[in-house]
Amino acid sequence: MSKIKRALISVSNKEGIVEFAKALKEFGVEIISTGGTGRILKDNDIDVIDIDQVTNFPEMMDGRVKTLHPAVHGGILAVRDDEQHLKEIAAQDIEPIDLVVCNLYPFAETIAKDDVTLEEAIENIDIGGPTMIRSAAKNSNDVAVVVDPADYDNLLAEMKVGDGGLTKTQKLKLAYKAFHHTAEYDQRIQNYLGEIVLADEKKELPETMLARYDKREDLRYGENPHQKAAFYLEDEQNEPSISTAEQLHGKGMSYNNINDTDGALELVKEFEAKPTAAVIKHANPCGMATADSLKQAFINAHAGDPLSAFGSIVAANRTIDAATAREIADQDKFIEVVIAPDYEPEALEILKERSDKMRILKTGELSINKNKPGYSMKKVTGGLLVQDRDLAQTTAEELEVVTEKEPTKEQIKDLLFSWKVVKHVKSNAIVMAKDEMVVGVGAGQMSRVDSMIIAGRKAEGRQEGGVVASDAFFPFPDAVEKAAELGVKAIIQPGGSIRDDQVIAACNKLGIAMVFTGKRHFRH
Ligand code: 93A
Repeated sequence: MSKIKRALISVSNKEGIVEFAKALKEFGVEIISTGGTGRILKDNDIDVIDIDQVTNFPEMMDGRVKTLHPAVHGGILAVRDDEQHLKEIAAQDIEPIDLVVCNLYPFAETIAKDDVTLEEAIENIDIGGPTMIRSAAKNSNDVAVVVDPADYDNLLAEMKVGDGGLTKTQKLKLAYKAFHHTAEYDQRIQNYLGEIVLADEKKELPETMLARYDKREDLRYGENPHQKAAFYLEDEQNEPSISTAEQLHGKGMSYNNINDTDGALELVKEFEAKPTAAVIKHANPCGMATADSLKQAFINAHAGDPLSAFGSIVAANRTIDAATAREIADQDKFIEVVIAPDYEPEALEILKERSDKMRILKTGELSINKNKPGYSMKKVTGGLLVQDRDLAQTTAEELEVVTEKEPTKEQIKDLLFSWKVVKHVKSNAIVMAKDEMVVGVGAGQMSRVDSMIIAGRKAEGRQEGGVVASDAFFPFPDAVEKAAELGVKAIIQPGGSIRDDQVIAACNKLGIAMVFTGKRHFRH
């Protein structure tokens, strides 16, 4: 364990830096610092070497270029037991730097201001800081990096034990924290710019919307019997949907049937690889499963919440065969609508025999690739809200593991499964799943923790060892703590809360793996 001899301090958040630097001096550490940091240290009678003495270059362009120099990065990145490295830096008069103390331009605080301009936000994107942090973290065998003032005391205590040095394990832990810090920093920048870019795209929405709809049929009534209602179709139909489906049997579709069946069909359209069935009530899934056979998928979907499945809508992503039809037609079940790409002749007979009333709809072949970009609309009093359809997909490669625990392969499968389902649940939405079967759903609650509690109640213990999907970030760790109490082992969520740190810390404490998707799926 070698001693820390030279430190580079460059901090925006100057909290605790004077005391820390003084303590480093007591260990005999030489301190290099950038402009503002140096001024504070010198004002407090701490000897520092200015960065331009190290780089032989002035800080340029209002500080945009101050530490971005080989004299700095050579000193940080040189591998100390690599003779060639040492020779190369010596030839350039570069001295090794053993400790980097750095925290970044306050980007989050800047964009939180009401009147922030894009220029101001961009000026607060730190480039040199993350570069130093990443250099030091990469070379954690030899260099320590501190990004959080809360870690100063602990680091000094460790140096004391280590006679002025730190162990490789201690340095690796700091490196982990450093990469977490820079990743989160970049994520914030991406989100901020993303919002601006999306706002620009919004301007491309068409000038007029309603002219594109023609009445297909009057409905008996609307959501309630005292409301008149009709079903209007877009003049251009280019994907299999509730609007193109052919009704083969049963009573006329009601307003609520159409709305719920749309929800059921759009949900199973998310799944292509395996036979999938969904059971929907009041436009929310109460059961959903994929399996090797459609029959098994339906059995698992219905078993998700048999109580709520009474009077439900069933959607399937494969042709319904006789074995599946027999399960759907079971006398103990009451299903209002079945929708599927097609029916084997025997299956259709079984379903028709079950009841004159059960509505049977056929869509033709489904595929995610057939989903066309378009708009979703919501009527408000005196106006119409229009937005792009939420067609966002998430792949395993896009998931960012944020906890010490990594999800297992099986968990990743369930995480992606539940993430597709949660997109179709009204917010605040929580989906609990295990073995590609939904075991509990919490929908439409005003607080996320309530959705978690409801999902847990529905799951009745089946969530143990399973996963949870949350349609938006956790504002507090409470819902995560609830999930842990219920035996959940992995969680998928967008991330992006100012309390993400607390949420991740709760997961680490409770042994839960958590992944971020970077995008949310609100649905109201
Ligand atoms: O403008 S930068 O992206 N270019 C740099 O070369 C650079 N080096 C350090 N920002 C840079 N820094 C940042 O300056 C650090 O991350 C720290 O947040 C800040 C400290 O500046 P000062 O010591 O002048 O207050």
